[in-house]
Amino acid sequence: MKAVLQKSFDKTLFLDNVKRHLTSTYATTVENATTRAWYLAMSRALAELTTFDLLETEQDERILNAKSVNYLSLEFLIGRLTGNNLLNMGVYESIGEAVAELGLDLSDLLEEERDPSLGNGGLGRLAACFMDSLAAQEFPAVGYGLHYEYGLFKQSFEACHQKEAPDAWCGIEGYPWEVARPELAQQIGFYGYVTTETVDGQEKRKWVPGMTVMGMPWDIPVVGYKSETVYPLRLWECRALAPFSLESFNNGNYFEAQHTLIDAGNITKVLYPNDNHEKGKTLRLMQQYFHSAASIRDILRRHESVGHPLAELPQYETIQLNDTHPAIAIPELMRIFIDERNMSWEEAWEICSRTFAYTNHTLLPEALETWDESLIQRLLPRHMEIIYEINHRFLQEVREKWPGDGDKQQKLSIIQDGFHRMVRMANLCVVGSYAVNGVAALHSALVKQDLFPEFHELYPNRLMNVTNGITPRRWLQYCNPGLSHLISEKIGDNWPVALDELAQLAQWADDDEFQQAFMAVKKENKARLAKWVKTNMDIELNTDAIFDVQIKRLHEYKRQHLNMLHILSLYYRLLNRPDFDMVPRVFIFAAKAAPGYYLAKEIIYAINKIAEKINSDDRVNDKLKVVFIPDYRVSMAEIIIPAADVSEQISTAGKEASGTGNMKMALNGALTIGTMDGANVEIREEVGDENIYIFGLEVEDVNRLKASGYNPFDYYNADPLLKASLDLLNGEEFTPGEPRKLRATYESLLDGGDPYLVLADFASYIEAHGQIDAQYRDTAGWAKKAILNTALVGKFSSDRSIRDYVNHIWKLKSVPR
Ligand code: 26Q
Repeated sequence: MKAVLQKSFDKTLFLDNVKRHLTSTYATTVENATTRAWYLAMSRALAELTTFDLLETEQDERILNAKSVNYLSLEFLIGRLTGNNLLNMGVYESIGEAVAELGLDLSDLLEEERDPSLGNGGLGRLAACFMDSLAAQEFPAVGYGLHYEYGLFKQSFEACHQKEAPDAWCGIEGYPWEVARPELAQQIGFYGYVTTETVDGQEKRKWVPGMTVMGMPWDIPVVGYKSETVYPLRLWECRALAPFSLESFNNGNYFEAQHTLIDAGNITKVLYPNDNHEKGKTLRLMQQYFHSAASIRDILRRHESVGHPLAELPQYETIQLNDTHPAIAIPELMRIFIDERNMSWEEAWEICSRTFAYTNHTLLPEALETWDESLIQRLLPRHMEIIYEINHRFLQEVREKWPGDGDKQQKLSIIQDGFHRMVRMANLCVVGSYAVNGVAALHSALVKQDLFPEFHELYPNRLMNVTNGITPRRWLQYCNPGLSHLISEKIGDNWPVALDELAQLAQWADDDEFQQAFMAVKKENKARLAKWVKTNMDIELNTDAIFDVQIKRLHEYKRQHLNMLHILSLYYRLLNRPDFDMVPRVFIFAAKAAPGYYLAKEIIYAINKIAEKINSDDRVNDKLKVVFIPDYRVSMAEIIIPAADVSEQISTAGKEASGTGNMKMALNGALTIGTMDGANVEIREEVGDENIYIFGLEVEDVNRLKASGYNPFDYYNADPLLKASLDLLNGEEFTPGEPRKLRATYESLLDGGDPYLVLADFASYIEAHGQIDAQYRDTAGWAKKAILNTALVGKFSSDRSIRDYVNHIWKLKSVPR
């Protein structure tokens, strides 16, 4: 048990600590402290407790001698920590009472915390859920990421357009939950050249970097659920080496070399805001190498500090690559082994290829990372040599398997031939890893079938599936206290660590009293969200309406514009068909668009313009509201998700690898309207056909339709409701006096060829929404479905995902403290 718990929570001591931080860390007094100062002092006092446990966990002999996973990710979208950690530490209530003695309200203090938005979306949030589940189940782990100075941009709307502002998440005071570890700092090189030295009659390659920077680690505690286990999330910050090299300064070359113009402080300045789209910029590759190199060195330091030999690395450490972003870690480890530790290629490769495992998160061709060979050559000359050698030896293996088959070699090669030769990072990862996994059953099947069929033939045991999950602590217990209490009243309070136990709730799915209690909680959560919307956006929402929610990054493949067309069709029918009736609906969107993604921004603009008009149109206002909540982030999701009745998961089949928002909303009692894509397929398997609204083309249908020459005009001309909805968009209904101002979306769906088959799925989508409307009218019937969603999605706990990784890939043992 955690120190604070074990020694029973000492209120006086804790409050003294808070006051001490108030004065010594934040230079204010009890009399003058602002709410913000109190929040900072409280969080520092809590963080201090976790630092003790972090150091103890770090030095625990049993952990040092057990196998650990190193989760390498360029993104960790952790969200606010204070409230969640209070809950994990088991002191939420006592701290609430303690600060009340100071005349403070705990929820006010918690509202002061800025979200650390060190990720774009799903991939970064998954990494955060995984760290939580590793700590909860006490599987030894270190998370390695980057300490960006600016996280994902803040979003606001100006005249309905997205506007971006920098996100200085640390604030001017610094983030209270992190602690610097200067004794663990590393030096990282870039550029330069490779020489050959003869040592003991042997030729050795040696990289002489032209620029060296410092990696400073910051540890954020990952607090185990009601245990003393605390693992580090170690985030590297790039700094200039001080003092700078006087030698190069004096010889006059200092300002000459082009690369010295790159300021070390820039490398971790800002998170790249692209989601599912790669943009091959030098600085991004520098971030990736900086992250990989610092992390690899730290892993080797930990391994060797206990006296373990390098040859035994795979027995003690496994390195999970969160997508290809840290792929350069593979040649980096090879380089250290061969150039710095005098291993033979064979020895080095034997260890390396039993250490790395790789998770693929996408099939979208535009998201598969490739880097210009010439860029890698310039930035990391020795790594490029090693990549050539890995590829050379690998292609030999390919030729042995398929003699004379040039086509196979071309497909599998790590180097893509062409005018500009490119390095395919996914191929490098598959070749250099002992396990490769997709993130949902359908996705993993498509990885085998479409993305890496030749690799699958060559290495039939390498490709696997681990279906994603979400942490039930943050995504139910913390964000939905009303439902949590109701559940615990019925089945006890073990479910946060054994989510399958929720299945017991099914026995009350038909129970009138439980249904009413369940829906009363939903209503309170809708009221909480409505209050936020009223306060922050001055829009009034009817909590009897269906809250229909689509929250995720803005991307064509996720099809927010399909949702938008449905809204237009409702508006059209309300205005033009006197007999059309519908249950009142509130459509809620939240999404950030990558700043360079033109059409995504146009879709945001269109939805905002449509919302503006509809929300002030008295003719439809008792039926229809549209809200686009700005600046979607973890803390906003925590308010929206518990309030959702309907969860929109409407990507084109085959495009969304998994989705995790789908899991969060189902767990909180929302019904999914979704395609047969990603984890929707498995959610349907769990909750049953009656408790989900599946519509649209399936993967095979999509492939067939595309192959036969899809023409969106066929659908436009054949379906009057579709035509009317699209024409509304293209007229001046929402931009009076300025017709066709929203044409970008319209044109991409028609002349643009509708690459994501929005029009093809429209009719089926409208039909599914008709069913939702009909079935929501049956109050008891709907409550039953909502309850069954909560009851039957236990599979999607990230605790289960982590156990899958542990059992099938990492082979770790839990070390309970
Ligand atoms: C790559 C190179 C250069 C710049 C940026 C990037 C980049 C950054 C982020 C590429 C992709 C991402 C993010 C991808 C992502 O979030 N994928 C999502 O991962 C989730 C967790 O597995 C899945 O649930 C989603 O389906 C998937 O889209």
